[in-house]
Amino acid sequence: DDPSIGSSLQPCIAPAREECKWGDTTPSVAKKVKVQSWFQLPDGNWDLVSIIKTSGNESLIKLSEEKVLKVNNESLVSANPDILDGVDDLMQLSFLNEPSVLYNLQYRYDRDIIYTKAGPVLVAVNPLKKVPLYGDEYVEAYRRKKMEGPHVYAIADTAMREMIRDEVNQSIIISGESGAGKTETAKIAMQYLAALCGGSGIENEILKTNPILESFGNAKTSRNDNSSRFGKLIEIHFSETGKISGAQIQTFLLEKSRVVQCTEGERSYHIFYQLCAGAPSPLKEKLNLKSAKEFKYLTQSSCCSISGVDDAEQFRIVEEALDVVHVSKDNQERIFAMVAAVLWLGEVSFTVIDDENHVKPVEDEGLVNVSSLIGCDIEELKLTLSIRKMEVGNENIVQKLTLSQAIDTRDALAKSIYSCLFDWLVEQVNKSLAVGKRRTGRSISILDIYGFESFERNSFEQFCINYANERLQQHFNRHLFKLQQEEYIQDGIDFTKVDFEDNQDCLNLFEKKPLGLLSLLDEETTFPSATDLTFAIKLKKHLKSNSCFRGDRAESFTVSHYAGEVTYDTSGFLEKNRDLLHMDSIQLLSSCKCHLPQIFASAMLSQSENSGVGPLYKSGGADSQKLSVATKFKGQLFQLMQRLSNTTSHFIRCIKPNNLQSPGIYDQGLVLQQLRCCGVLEVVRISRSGFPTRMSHQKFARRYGFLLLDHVASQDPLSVSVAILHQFNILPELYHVGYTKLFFRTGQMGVLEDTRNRTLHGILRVQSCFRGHKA
Ligand code: AOV
Ligand code: MG
Repeated sequence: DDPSIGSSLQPCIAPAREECKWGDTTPSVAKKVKVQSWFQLPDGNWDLVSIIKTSGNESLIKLSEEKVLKVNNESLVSANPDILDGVDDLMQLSFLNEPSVLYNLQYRYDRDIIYTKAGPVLVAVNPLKKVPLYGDEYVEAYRRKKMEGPHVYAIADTAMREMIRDEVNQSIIISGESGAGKTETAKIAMQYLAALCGGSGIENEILKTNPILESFGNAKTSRNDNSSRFGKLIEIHFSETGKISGAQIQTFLLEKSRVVQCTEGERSYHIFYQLCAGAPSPLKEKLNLKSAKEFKYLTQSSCCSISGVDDAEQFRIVEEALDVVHVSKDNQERIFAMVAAVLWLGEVSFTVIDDENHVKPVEDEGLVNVSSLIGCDIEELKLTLSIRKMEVGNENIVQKLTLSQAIDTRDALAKSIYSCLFDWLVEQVNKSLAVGKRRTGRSISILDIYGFESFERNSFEQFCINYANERLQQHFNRHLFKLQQEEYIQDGIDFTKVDFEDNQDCLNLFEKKPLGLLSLLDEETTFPSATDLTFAIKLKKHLKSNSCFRGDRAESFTVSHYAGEVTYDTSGFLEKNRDLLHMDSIQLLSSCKCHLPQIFASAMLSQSENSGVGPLYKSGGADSQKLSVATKFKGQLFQLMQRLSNTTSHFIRCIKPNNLQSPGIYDQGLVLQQLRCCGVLEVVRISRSGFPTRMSHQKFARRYGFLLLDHVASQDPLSVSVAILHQFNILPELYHVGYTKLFFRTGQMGVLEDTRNRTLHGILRVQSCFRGHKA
């Protein structure tokens, strides 16, 4: 149903080329021009095939492995002329179809050229090995513009220059699936800026925030040995002279559940293993540390180490980084004590005390260590883990906890301590990086957020992550569309509105009040009697007419995201959205003699500041009342979008070449799916509907001018260009003549290029004949 595909097929297989109607001087050579096309093999991969013969709707083709096949013309997709192999920018391709884009990226990837432009977007294919593209020499080359190929450095450089030129804040937005290379790319951009604009030493502090945040917020998952489990925006500030003057980090929604449980083969946060392996003996004794293998929270997934990673060595790197960002030794010890406390909480076990399955914690080293590490009374701790005080009407009642309630309470405490610690740590880092007086118009923000996720089973975490990506996608769409429009207008082209897909419908599905996914979730979250099933039923009742929504099975629902359909399993949604810490636990944490109350209080405060919607905890009621996780996240995202919309954005789309985390393997299907999801093909599609191929009049005249049969009176490039277009009978609807450039519909360049090649071949043949005669 894409009309352009049909028409773009033609030049390849239809007689158009064979007829050689455009001033072709050497029909005999034309036959030698290899006519190639893409053909999809049964395994899904695309093969570059030669067309031997075409008759009617069928063609005889030769596969790359020499086999000859007769196929329907419709199964063939145009391939680009050889001169376009591995072009720097996908926009230069005459045919912007999927196999051509895939092939171009692969051509480059095979040669370790991992960066390619897709118009204004930088595509980065993860090499999964060291590639010689970075370091001082490359920084110098890009700084001095000696090198201009697509690169993260070039993006950072452009951002820097535009910031200075326009006095407008810039942003570099990095997206892609888990393991695609976002975090590494963000670091590469930071390194360039640090090399370019360093001097005061603050740039080193900024770089050192990376090992710290990765230690506390990254973990080994099945997809990535160093997977970020939080989103991050770092805003780097510059002085009037263009030097780095400071930075601010904002984090988004850390995955808390990992602290107390993780899937087989995955790990919890790196810091737990690093501390156990690398703490010097005195610290080890002080915190009563055992080896990681002996802590229950760390052994549930039967994975304690990462191949090629030395946790002890990493611990030293983190300690050193903490020194650099001025976290005092006292505070470092406090931090490690909290990390140890979480591990010891996992050791707390319970005994049943009556026949109603009520429990109390066992008074063993687990309990003792927790109470001493967090500095609370051991009896208080025992109470918190065995009873719950509640207010019913005017009465205070005490409810004994069952085994599963007690475990939930213990785990909630562990998750809470860890996530507050994380927020507090970010705050400490921010204090160290803080800029005296902030000035707008001189900052570059780098966004490294979790990419779109679609698993077999998708839960609340994917729901939030994909919602965030949906928001980001809209920013991406609108930004690119605006850029396109501006380019046409700048070149004086009256362009009828180019069609582009917006994802506003899907965003409405999430955000509409009162009948959107988020509102309905919150409503159900506050109902005492609601369950994950009643939530699913409610969604179906209210949203069934929405075109982006489908409610098929009982406890699930499906959303049509811009990147594809995802089915969410509602079990656990309400609990995770509530993220409840009971009042007893809050009181316990506030009463601790250690640093925890401060950590706890400041983390709460900063969270409510981040969300921009008032304090999180309102007093009163037996349980704390706070904003739901989803609502808080939405608030953060709105703020983020607001900030980004006041910047000039630069986009980097990271692509994972295979699911094995190993170099050298280019899985076409996987890459294609990501190109579709992350909107690269969408950019290409937007361009297809316009005039994607551009060439300046000079370049065009230089390249094709010699094909002119008649002498043109004026030699200025514009007149020559127009004369060429006329001679070749290119239909007026297929091009536009701008002030500085020519704009072509998809495929037109291929046709011209073909004629040029044939003519050149002819000329060369004639010349070599002459030479032969002379000799
Ligand atoms: P992610 O940030 O996109 O995943 P990472 O940036 O952590 O992915 O990259 C995953 C791994 O790929 C890294 O640990 C490196 O080994 C390798 N890698 C990535 N980029 C490069 C590069 N330019 N050169 C060499 N190796 C690279 V996630 O945080 O899981 O969504 O959540
Ligand atoms: Mg990451």
